[in-house]
Amino acid sequence: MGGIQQDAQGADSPVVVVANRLPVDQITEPDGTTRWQRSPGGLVTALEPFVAGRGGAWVGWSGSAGEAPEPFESGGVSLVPVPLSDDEVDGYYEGMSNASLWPLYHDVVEKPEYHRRWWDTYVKVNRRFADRTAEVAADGAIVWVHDYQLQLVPALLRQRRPDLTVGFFLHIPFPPFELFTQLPWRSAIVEGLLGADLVGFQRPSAAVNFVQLARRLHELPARGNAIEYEGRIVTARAFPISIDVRSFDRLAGSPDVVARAEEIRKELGNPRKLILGVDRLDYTKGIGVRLSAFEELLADGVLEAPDTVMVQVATPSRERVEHYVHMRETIEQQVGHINGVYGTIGGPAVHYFNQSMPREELAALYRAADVMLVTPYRDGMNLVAKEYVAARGDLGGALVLSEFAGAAAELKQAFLVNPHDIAGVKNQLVRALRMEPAEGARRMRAMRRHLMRHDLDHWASSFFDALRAQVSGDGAEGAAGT
Ligand code: ADQ
Repeated sequence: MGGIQQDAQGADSPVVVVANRLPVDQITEPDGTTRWQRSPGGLVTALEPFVAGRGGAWVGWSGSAGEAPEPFESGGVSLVPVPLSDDEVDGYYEGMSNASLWPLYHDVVEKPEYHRRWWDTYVKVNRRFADRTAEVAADGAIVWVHDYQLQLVPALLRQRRPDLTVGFFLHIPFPPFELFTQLPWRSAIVEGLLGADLVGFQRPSAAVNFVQLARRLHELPARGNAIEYEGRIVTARAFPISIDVRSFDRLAGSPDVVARAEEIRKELGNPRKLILGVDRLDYTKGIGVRLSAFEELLADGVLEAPDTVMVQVATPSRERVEHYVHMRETIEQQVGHINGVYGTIGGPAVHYFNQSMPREELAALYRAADVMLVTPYRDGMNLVAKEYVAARGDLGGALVLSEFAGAAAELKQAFLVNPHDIAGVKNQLVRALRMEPAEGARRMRAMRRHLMRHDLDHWASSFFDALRAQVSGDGAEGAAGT
């Protein structure tokens, strides 16, 4: 504890990560005491080499409303909590972030709601993040701000600390001009992002959308991916995120996980074919589409249960946001319906889990599945698709992947589908189920080769390298055509 106390006076962190959440969760022990545990997420692993051990800091919310804990140290990183009241969680997080920006940035799959009260809270909370960051960043420090909850932070930081180098990365898609301009506060968001030196996106098309907005909405001069703004160059570029491929590969190939994969198939009644879906329970993920495709194939007599079964794991998510409550009910009804019609005693056609699962269990499921169905309507990247490929060191299995997931730009040997076209999803699912093993191995090998070179470390280092190059003056030219 306490590594940060001196920061509060000395402002001495040379690298600062700013994200909505701190990379830790508070655990309550049976005796009522609490402790912090590192979150399982990959982001912290990727960024650790850049922030840990060198006085680096991570500014974020602890995940509970109320007073913030004192700054503390974890894994060599100084964690700097930002407090949020109940009202702020409601307006900034559940409201503006998850009921306005999230659906707007995902092609308005659900209708975004816009409320001035939510926006005011978003501004207030973004200011607080910027204030806290300005306090802990060393002179000339590099600051990396993450995601849609904090889009105003880059400009707010620049006002407070013009000496800083600021990078921003958006984990979700960035919509085209025609959609983005719905937002009543569109100019403020664009100006917020333009406070950064480098704005990173998952796909090149998102970077193009951003440059276009700067050009058309703010009439800023831009050449390629470089925007001129207030005497500076702001570069917009794609940095497709990845996973720790080698560690996932090792985990999935370990004797315990391989044995567990066999056991899972046995527990499911030894189906000839196993189809898998793994998602955060979110309306963007297209869980209903794949259930419908499976149901129609059962109805058509192309597939039969329990010869072929589906497992759908859906982690509970954002349960206080209305869209999510409704979609959970719809999915559960759909599963109930399929099992009512096509299930047998002790043999459901769809095994549905509304649970979070340990990584070992997920890896075993990936390893056990003949076909992985990833069918989002829109997704920044989709790490599940990459985890599946990383898990298949045996070169088995097949990936059916939405062309609207960022991952589709890289995993080209997947069976690509348009999730709005149910006939197309059915066709590709059947092709994937019937594919010859040699053909499957060829596809899997090619995707694995790509992933091994483009892992999480590659993502983080290329972003930091580009950010440093940008401010040292080497960046703008090189990035312009990317
Ligand atoms: P998410 O929308 O959360 O992320 P995704 O990229 O699919 O989505 O990552 C989900 C993660 O949660 C995966 O690592 C997966 O293993 C894990 N997970 C899913 N279901 C689980 C379960 N039941 N139990 C345990 N773990 C589970 C946002 C964007 C994405 C982008 C990421 C990273 O929406 O497009 O890929 O950020 O930038």
